[in-house]
Order: sequence, then C-alpha cells, then structure tokens
Amino acid sequence: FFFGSLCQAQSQANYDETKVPKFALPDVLTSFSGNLITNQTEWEENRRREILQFFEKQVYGKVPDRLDEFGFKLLEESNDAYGGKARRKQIAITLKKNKKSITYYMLIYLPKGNPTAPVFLGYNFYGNHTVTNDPKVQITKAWVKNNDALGITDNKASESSRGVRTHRWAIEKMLDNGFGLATIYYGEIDPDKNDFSDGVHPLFYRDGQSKPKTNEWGSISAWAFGLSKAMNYLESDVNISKVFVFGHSRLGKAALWAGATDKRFAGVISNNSGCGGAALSRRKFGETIEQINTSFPHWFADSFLKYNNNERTLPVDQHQLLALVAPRPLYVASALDDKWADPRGEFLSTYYASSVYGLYGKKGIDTKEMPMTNAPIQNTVAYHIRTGKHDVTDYDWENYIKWANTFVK
Ligand code: GTR
Repeated sequence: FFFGSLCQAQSQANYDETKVPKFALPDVLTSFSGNLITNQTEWEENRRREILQFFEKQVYGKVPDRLDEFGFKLLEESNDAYGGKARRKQIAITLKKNKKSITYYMLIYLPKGNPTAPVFLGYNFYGNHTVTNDPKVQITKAWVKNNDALGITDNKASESSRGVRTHRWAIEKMLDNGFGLATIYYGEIDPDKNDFSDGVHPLFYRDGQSKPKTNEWGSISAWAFGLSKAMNYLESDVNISKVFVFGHSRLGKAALWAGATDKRFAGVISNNSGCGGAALSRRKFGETIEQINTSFPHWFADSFLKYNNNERTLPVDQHQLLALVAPRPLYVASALDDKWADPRGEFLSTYYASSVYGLYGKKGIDTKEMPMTNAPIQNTVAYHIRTGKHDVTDYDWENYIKWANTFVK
C-alpha cells in the first residue's frame, strides 16, 4: 500500500528549518481582488465564500450534487456499556442517489448521567470494533487495509482486531467528564485506495462516468461529506447537544474540511493533520503537495495537481482552511517526533488564521513563538505540541476534553 515509496519520501523530505523557502503568505483578510476585510459581514459574505469556493474546486473537490434520500436506523441500543456508565447506540446511516446507495455504521457512547451530552465525532481507521473491547460492537464488513501488527489480512476485519485501537480513544475519560463519542469506520464511506469504483463517489456518476470530474471530490472530501451526513443524525438525537468533529492525520484533514463546510459542527479538532490539513503548504517542510498527490492520488481533486512543486501560485494556504472554522472553537495539535506533518507549519497556521477570530472578538493564537512542548495554549483557537510520535494519546484527549468543556457550559 504505497508503503515503500512513502517511506522513501519520508526519509528524503526536508526537515531543515534553514531550507524552508522564503514565502509570502496570502493574507486571510485581503480578498483575491485586493480588498481589505474589516468586519464580520464582509468576511462571511465575501471573503469566507471565495476561500471556501477555492478549496472546494481546487483542493478537496466539490460534492457533485445533493442526495436523493438520507435515512438512518437504530440497530441496537443498551444501557449497560462500560460497566453501566454509558448508553450505547449503533446506527445505520443510508445515503441514496440515482437508485444507488451506501450504508455506514455509527457507534455512539453517551454518559448516562447527562440527559443531553456533547460528543466528539471522529472516524476510526480499522472499524468501530477496534476502538473498544465492548463485545457488542459489530464488526465492519467493509474493505479494511491489511495491517500485520493488528492481525488484519485479506482486507477483512474479524474478532481478532476487536479493541486493538483502544489506546487511541480515551472513551472512559470522555464519559467521566460528561462527553460522549460517536465514531464511524472511514472505509465505509470511501475505501482508502486509489479507486473510484467503490464508496460514495459512484452514487453520483452519470451514465458512462467512472471517476469524479477534475474539480470534483477526492476521498478527503467524501469522508468530510460522510461526517456531515452523520451530523444529520446527531442533531436529531435528543440525548446529544454539541458535536466536536475530531480526526487524526488523514482523518484530521477530513475533520477540518467537514468543519469548514458544515457550520453545524460546534468545534473542530485536528490531531497531527499535517500536509493538506493544518500545515502551511508553502513551507515545504516534511510532506509536500507533490508528495501527497503522488502517494495518495485519490485524496484531493485532480485540479490540486497543478500545485505540485508550485505552492507559490496557490492563492490560498492552509491557514485559510482553519479560518473557515471561525468563530467556532478550533484545536490544532502536533507531536514533537511527527516532523513529516510539520508541527511548526501547523502552529503558524493557527497564528495566521487568528485575525478572523479577532473579527468576532474571539481569542486565537497571538504569537508566532511556538509554545513549549507539553504546554498547551487554549483559547477559542488552541494548540499544543506534545512529546512522542504521530499518534493519538491520552494526553491529547485530556486536553481536548478540558478545552471543549469550556464551550459546553
Ligand atoms: C501519511 C501521509 C500523511 C498522513 C498519514 C496518516 O502516510 O503522508 O499525510 O495522512 O499518512 O493518515 O496517518
């Protein structure tokens, strides 16, 4: 799975701060035609719109049309999950278009003490049954990536991978702090391979079409779409209040794009999202646009290819993606050893997005000095860099919970 070439790219990338090219970042509050944006109305109606459209057509790709039908079904519910601490629900979500459909499954845990709880919504990489040891969680039937360490062969999930990713999901911490979790296996929306014959894309094809058009959605945009449709269910559930959309790495890119395109998300958390996520493309530190488009040709719209090794000509950079989340809470987190994702580029991006939060009287990140390791800055825009590798840890969740808690009272 692209592994050889990706490893090679990772070892050959630039990790030297002195080799970061000099660049001028496009200002988030100056329109493409050169007008200065000075208030919320100009931001919302002009600038936000043009930035959103640019990302939509030139970066992640447009969703071609509306669905014909959206439906969900409660498959299973219980009051005794996590030793009686939590209520569990498993929901099937069905999307229909042109007489074709896909169904994906959302696992939800809610703290029993609260009649309505805020939740984190996030995709998992290997199936809902991997995030918990709970024997009642159904095993995905969808294609999954093989992983020797996790005992996944033949692209099939089985009982043997139950609970293998519990360390990435601090579910008990969430429950103990009044938060719920909603999670979905991302491969049920679009399997993560360079193939547009499966997943959600074909629902929208016209006769004879076999892949999206140049400006249309790649996989990241499809995953974001899946999160947004999951929100249709979540906002209808009387036991759920606010939804913070979360994602790690490629799924952090998808969470950011979901938060940018769907204002129903109360907040967004990007964990180690890197290139095409929170990191500034112009720094060319670690993963670059050319590299990501080569390793993962299906992630972005084909129109994004013209920026391979051509970052200077991009009229936007990723701080403008972050700004699309404003004025809602936004948390960007990096890991010290995750140089491939360019921690400094992720941090600077939060700084350069913050002027938009300022228009709303919200506090962003007001310094270009990176904080010390393991010393989070938590304003409406929050950032931390922790020790360790590319991963999601208890430390990350403790901070997300503490910060999110300040917005739910
Ligand atoms: C890497 C990719 C990154 C990031 C990561 C992940 O191989 O280059 O952009 O998405 O995968 O999702 O774990």
